[in-house]
Amino acid sequence: MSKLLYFNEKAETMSRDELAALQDTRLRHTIAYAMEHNAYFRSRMNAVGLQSPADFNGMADLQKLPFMSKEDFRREYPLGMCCVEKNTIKEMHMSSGSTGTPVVMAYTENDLAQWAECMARCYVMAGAQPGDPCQITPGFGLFNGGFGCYHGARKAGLFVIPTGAGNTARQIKLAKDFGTKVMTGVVSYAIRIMELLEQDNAELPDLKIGIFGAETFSASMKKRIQDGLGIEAFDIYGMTETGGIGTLGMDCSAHAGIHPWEDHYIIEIIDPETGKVLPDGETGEIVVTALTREAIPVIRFRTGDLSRIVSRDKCACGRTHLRLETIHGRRDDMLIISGVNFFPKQVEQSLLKIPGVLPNYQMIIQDHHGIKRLHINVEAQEGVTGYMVEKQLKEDLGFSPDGEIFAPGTLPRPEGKAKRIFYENSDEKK
Ligand code: DLL
Repeated sequence: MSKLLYFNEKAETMSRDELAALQDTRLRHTIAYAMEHNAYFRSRMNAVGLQSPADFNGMADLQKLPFMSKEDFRREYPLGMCCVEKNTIKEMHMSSGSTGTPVVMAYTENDLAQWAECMARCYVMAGAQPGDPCQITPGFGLFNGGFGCYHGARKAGLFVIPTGAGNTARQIKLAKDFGTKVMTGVVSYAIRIMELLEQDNAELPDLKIGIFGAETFSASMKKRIQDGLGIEAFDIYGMTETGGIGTLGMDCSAHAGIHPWEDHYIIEIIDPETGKVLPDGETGEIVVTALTREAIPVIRFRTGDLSRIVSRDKCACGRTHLRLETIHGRRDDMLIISGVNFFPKQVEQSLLKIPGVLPNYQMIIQDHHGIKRLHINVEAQEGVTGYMVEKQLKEDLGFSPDGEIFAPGTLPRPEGKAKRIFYENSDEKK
């Protein structure tokens, strides 16, 4: 059988004109649907002068629509924004974030099929073929990671090994015994697997494809994972509010940016301060409008994630959907220390340049009477010193943090998403 290159060739490779026409039709439908089925959406649209769907001119009017944010999800908790009867909801997922009320996403049968389609496209884009053993390491629970990987893997016809989170020694045994070819997980879990393999001087020769995301993913980290596991690693994107992992695409084998599935979502990049849409190439906040979701269709949702549109040209992989640069970081994660603005990802990128530094680190932002300093705890092999960390960061970012070296395996390794930033003596964020 010839190798499958696309899960849905027609949708993934349609011309930009066809995509634009489809987005326009689907956007009109979404606005009419949301206004008809939910008072929250109706009042938001009324507030910007749309009294009825007939007042809305499709894509030409997109920028007139109000933004939504996590706050809307929290205020309308649990199902205030839901557009369907509760008894048609088939599944829910939730993200808790660090503070406050959780964000809930509900799924109808059609929403689950849409999610599975987006995820199945990602699997095939990474090179997975029907029958390939696929080990799913994100948790199966309220976090969308495990179930999203599951729904998509079923749709793509893979052999599902639903290990869920944790018990790394067992993960490795199962991967060996069943010949896992595709592994999915949060970025830091790939590292955990690598560490244990190294410790046991073992390898996973059948493993070829790693699909990782949910966390900061610097180019250096990706390279470490690829080299360490001997695989091709892919950067998968998505979030609870858009329907979960993979809904916003992944990079393809050209590794030239993330392809969000534009027949299902409209992507805009805005200036986070003014809310104005930015031209392609400029960095700003990603705003997402869902075109095919039933239970809770987000409309101009401000993701808080920063990136830029790299290109709308047809990609070397044949796909026509635009390309986003890997996520730079969250808007609220931007740090200012000694007058320098930077993102945690830049610190990661810089740290991993130092030979002997291991991909496990913590950033502690210390606030002494309003003066901020960065303290970095990082695991490294013998011979690496705190001074080397300070020097590298000074060279790359322009200021010196305090670097403290820890022996391999001594920093905490949480299950699920890694917590890397901590605040000390600070009133700003806890
Ligand atoms: O993290 C979905 C997911 C699971 C994606 C597993 C990839 C792998 P949430 O818990 O709602 O959903 O968190 C979404 O995580 O707004 C980003 O800030 C961050 N994020 C997700 N993917 C990436 C990525 C899942 N590839 C939030 N690179 C998003 C960087 C990412 N950050």
